[in-house]
Amino acid sequence: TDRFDPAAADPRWQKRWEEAKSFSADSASPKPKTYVLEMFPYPSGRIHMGHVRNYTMGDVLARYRRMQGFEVLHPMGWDAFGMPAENAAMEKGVHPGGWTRANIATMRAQLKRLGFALDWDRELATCEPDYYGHEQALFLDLMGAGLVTRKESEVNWDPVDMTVLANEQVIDGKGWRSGAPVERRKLSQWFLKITDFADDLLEGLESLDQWPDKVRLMQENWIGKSRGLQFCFRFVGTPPGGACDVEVFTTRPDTIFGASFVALSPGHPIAEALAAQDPKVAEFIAKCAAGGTSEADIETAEKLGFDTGLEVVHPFDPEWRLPVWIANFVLMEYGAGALYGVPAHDARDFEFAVKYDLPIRRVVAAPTQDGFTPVTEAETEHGVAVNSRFLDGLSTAEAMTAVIRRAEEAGWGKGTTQYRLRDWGVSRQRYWGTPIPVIHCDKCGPVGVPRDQLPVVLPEDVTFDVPGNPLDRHPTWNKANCPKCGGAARRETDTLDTFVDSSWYFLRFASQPADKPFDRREAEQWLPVAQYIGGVEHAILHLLYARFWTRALEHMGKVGFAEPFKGLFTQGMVTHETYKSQDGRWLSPDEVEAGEGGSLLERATHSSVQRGRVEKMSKSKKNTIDPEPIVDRYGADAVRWFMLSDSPPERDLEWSESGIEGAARFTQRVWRLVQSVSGASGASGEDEELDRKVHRAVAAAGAAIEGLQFNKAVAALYELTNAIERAKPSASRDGAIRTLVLLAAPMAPHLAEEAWVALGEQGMIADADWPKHDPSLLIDETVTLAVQVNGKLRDTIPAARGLPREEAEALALASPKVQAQLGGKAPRKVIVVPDRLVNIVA
Ligand code: ANZ
Ligand code: ZN
Repeated sequence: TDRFDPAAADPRWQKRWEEAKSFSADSASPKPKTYVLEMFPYPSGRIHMGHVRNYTMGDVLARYRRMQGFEVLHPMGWDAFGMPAENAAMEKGVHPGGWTRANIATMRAQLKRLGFALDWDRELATCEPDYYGHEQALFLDLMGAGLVTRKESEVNWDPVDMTVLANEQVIDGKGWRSGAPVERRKLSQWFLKITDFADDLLEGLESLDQWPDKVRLMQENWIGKSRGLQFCFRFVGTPPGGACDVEVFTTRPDTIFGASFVALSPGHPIAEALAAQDPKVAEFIAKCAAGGTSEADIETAEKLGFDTGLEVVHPFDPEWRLPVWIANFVLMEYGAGALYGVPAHDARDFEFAVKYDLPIRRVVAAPTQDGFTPVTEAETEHGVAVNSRFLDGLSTAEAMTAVIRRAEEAGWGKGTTQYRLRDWGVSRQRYWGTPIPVIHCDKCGPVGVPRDQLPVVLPEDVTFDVPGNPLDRHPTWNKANCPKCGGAARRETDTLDTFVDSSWYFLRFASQPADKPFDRREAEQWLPVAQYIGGVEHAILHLLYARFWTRALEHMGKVGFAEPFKGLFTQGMVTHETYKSQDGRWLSPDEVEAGEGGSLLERATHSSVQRGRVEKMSKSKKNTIDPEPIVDRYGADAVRWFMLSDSPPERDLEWSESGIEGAARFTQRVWRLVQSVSGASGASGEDEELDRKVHRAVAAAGAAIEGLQFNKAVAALYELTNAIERAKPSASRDGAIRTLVLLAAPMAPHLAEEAWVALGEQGMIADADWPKHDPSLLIDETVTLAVQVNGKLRDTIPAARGLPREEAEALALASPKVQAQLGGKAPRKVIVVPDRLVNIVA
């Protein structure tokens, strides 16, 4: 046929690969093994372009590694628990399980149409008991290792719906359904002790040299190690509760002479003791509880303070007194739950001091400033101490050391390290998640579910007609007997954060025994993951939790490595223009048509349309392109090719009609070349120039895929295609076409299989080897040697690049022009600069 027909070819080859189990990974294979993994999708409904881009990149690498002779593990599964399924249940009355499984079926079929080289036998969904049951076993392991704790922690409480809300359900401080202002409430919850590994997780980052620096930096900041001083202020008199002093943590001890107040967290024991005596304090603390619990909510909340009337003494001056406030921006869980405020050099303290009219005193000066320069905004940069008595003139670093030394000598404080990282709260008051395998007994406290009773399976018969967690109101499921004393007890109704599900799925992909989460020996055949690919939105939490989980397993002797992902690549987003109607509605690309003179019109109303910015495809801006109709129209290979071709993979890729059309045209160009094979019976070597280009394309495409620079691999193929199109029929040209097909195989696999047959090759190209290149043929160019006699240019001679010195010298001396200059005499000296110059001293 004269055209490549993806509609026929795609399903045919997908079926052949499936029947032949071409991409099943054999743990017992003697070949070297490699593990290529893309972040598994949340089954939201349909595959989107971001998935297509992500999985195409992983697929190219996986197929390339196979061609190189690796046994490749390239699996796919579903991150299937989470809120959207419950929202769908509440809004549409469908069961979260039914909704999720239907989405998985749809998306699986969509992925299969793209021809990814996946081992579908290893498919898993985290919402099935044969996955989450093993997760419950791992949770019990962590409990046994002392890595699980239970403590009070704040949740978002919707006072109208009377339910706990996830952070995503708090919108501008209000409940997403009720619209009521959200309150913070304390609840006993489960935590994983990730802080035990804070330093390890930080140090481990240094070994991750195949991770983007930016991601390592984000993790570092999240762990947030800060060194500082922990010390006590003495109270003037004895405050209620009998505390004699208040402990604070500071990272800027050099600013101690700029302190103008001490602030306690509303949850601080001294604040609580005051509240017990004074209703005004209690009222203030209640007011501080308004608003969501997320960091952003706390950060942006208006600063609130309450002057307790108490005073403390400055550590360096017994006459100097500082007022003690309660302030909403002081977190109970960080440092000592109290701080001293330095308005001149801290933004929050500045805002607070302005609002409550507290002194603002400069104690750090930049080179252009002195102690008298007025402070108009918080200056957080380091500088030189001023207005600071014995510290004056010291640099910030010197002053910090000096204060810490004095505090330690005098015994009122000590240098310490704090981490921003908090323990990982894994309790969710939701239905659609892994049940936490614990039973609460009034006598024995919380007790782990015995292992022979795992999995603790979610009940199917639940209702979503009222807000809250259906597990709480289930008539029977939450009743259990205490595994210790046998008495009547309650089943834990919290489920695990879905980040737990994604913290170990890569191990389950590698090894899937029925009776345990994974088999260590088999898992270690594959792990650590050689190349992990996903969105940068997971740069912090998912990766940090997976790293923690792997370390915890190592700590418990269950795996022999600490880092799960050796290589990490974060791909850019797929973007598209946005469109807005005259009355400000977002319009989808389908709703827009071309008007006159490059203008745009709304299809339905024919009124003009405003072109908006190019943005990440998102439902809210309606600028998404559904991949499925595109695959229908252009075929899988054109879509894959376009995903790889236009931008470097770490950058954003703008979807365009012309781009996908160009990709489709390229598949036809390759196909035409395949049809044009002459069957010439000459030897290769007939067209040396083309042979060289082939070898260079092999080297370039391989290096590019290896370095995940897919757009460069695509460029190398374009170049080779152009060269072949220009070449005359010859055996060299036939060989070049065969190689082109092999090089295209990882990127356009259906086309490549079809072409392989057309070329008369045996077997599938999926099982073929990546072509070898001859390094000597990579060096093609001839260089021009400048030949000088006594420093004067006398001749230029073409020569092969890399010519050895002696040969260059011989070549130069053979030149008639040089001979004429030398007049028959031997040269005194010859200087050769390889590939550039031969200078002859006569
Ligand atoms: C005095 C000071 C002066 C501070 C100054 C900063 C700048 P990082 O760097 O993130 O570790 N702080 C201490 N405990 C706190 C708490 N429980 N809640 C909120 N803030 C708290 O932050 C450490 C700084 O955050 C500490 O250093 C303290 O303010 C504040 F020019 O002390 B600083
Ligand atoms: Zn009991």
